Amino acid sequence: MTSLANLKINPQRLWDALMDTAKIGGTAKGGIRRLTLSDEDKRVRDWFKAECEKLGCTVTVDEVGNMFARRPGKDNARLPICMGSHLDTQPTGGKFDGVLGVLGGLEVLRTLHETGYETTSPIELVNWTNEEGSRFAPAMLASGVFAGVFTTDYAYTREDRDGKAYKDELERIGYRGEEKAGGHTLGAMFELHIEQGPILEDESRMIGVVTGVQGMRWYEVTVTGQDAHTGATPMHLRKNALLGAARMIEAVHQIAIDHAPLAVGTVGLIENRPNSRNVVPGEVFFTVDFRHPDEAVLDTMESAFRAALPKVMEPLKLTFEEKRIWMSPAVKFHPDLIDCVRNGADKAGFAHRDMVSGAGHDAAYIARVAPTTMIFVPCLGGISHNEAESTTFDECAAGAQVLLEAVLEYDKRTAG
Ligand code: HGY
Ligand code: MN
Ligand code: MN
Repeated sequence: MTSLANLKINPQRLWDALMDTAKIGGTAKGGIRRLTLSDEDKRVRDWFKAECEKLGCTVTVDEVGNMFARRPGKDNARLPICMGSHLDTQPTGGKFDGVLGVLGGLEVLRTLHETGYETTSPIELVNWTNEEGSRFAPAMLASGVFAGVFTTDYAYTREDRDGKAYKDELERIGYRGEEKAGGHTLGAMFELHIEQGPILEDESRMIGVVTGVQGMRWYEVTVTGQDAHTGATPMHLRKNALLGAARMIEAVHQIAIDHAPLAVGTVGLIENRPNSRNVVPGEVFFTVDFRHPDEAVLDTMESAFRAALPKVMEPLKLTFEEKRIWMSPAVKFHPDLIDCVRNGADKAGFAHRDMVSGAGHDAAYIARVAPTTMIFVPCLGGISHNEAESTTFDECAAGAQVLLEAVLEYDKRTAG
């Protein structure tokens, strides 16, 4: 029986899996477009299921599409130790965001399988549905249902910007499973992910020991003015919704600057209607993303945002509707799992540092229902949510090796 001491993942096999699956939804600029519940998402799900079943895992799917590949342990009455992340991407996503966590976990399963290493607890590898929240807002939707943050019906009725409903798309690709979301208890979850920021690269460290995730809030605003002729309508008689939106984009930016250095604020999605060269825009829809590690600061940012709206809109004779559609509070991860990650990084010989995640992750919600933590590896220039996202062969291998070490260390410690 192989001992814990010398298990090593296969870096080339991991890299090949990353590059091969990157072709599913691959873009001309070297990224991936694999929106949740799209045909591309179905293809990568089918591939994932087949690869896990080749290892003797049983793959189950819950009612919101979360996929669980289970490898039995010596004592299957114990709760599973999980690895998980997501296979869906941004419209112009990179090859590694989410994918590294799932395929790094697959590499761990492949290593256990080929060495015949037997864990005490069963191991589960999870593909969480709709982590990105790009097609169906909010983000981390299906891990949120699993954790009891959202109802299944709330998820089912989420619509994309074309009016397609989550439930219909889930059924269309054949991934609306039988299992009740949250219907089985996890013993722990480790999520391997790229940092999506510049800190590890800047400090030349290979591993981020992630202690938590910052707070995040999403808002939707619709500004209403009046469509009018650009040639015949004097400036003082216009109700230009795009002008109001433009001033709010500046206001959102300034609110983040006013709460520096940790606050961030972004208007990322905007729809200008009717979006015609010679029509004064009568309606604009836009989204706001505020983040900060401290909920009290997010409260003041939210108040400043809501105070700015009428100040901007009223002088321009515009009306508006605003609603907060998502609020994911700051999260702290589990100290025992954090320690296993630190231990794993030391054992594997990688420099590491503690850090809080700026990006949201499924782990932020799973931490509500099971001991959870994350492992970060660098990405070039900290660039992510970008087709140029780049993590090296060695960085991917390091992350998967530390994931293996951390999972096995936790298995050993909990086996007593
Ligand atoms: O929004 C996020 O932080 C994540 O990438 N879904
Ligand atoms: Mn991600
Ligand atoms: Mn992402």
